[in-house]
Amino acid sequence: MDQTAAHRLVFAMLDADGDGTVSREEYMARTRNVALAMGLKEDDQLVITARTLGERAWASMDADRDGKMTFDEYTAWAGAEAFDTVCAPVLGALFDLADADQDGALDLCEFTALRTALNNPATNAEAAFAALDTNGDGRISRDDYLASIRAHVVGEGSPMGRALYSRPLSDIPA
Ligand SMILES: [Ca+2]
Ligand SMILES: [Ca+2]
Ligand SMILES: [Ca+2]
Repeated sequence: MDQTAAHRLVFAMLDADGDGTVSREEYMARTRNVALAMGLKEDDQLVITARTLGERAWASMDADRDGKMTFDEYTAWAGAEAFDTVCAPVLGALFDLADADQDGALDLCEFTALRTALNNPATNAEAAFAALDTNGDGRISRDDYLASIRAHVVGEGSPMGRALYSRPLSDIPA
């Protein structure tokens, strides 16, 4: 999978209503959806942190500040530097919302809740979990989670990143 194809998968996940652009509302709903799924209140410190980082990320992504992000805007922005400085903190904060027992790792139940709340296909949650849980201990650490998404976004074509966003692996051309 090349980098543009990888970006299309991420963009499709962000564009929750499928109208071809990501609105600010759509983007900010991600934090709200994870908080709701995990039963966290809006004034929970972890939720406030995730929302603050999300707002910062949105300001960076919506280059022309019209409240919408097109695919061109997204793909021009996305990359290793944007991931490290902007995306990773947001994704880490969302991970922390899903990490109900706060042990720094997600089990299958927590992982599935996070994926579903973030509009990833729920159908292959177990396959994605297995791809990410490389040592097979039934947990996915925060670092491994972020590293796998990073590999996907920067176009390293990691099978873990592919499993994170995609439909069953067999549907995706190598
Ligand atoms: Ca949309
Ligand atoms: Ca825009
Ligand atoms: Ca946990």
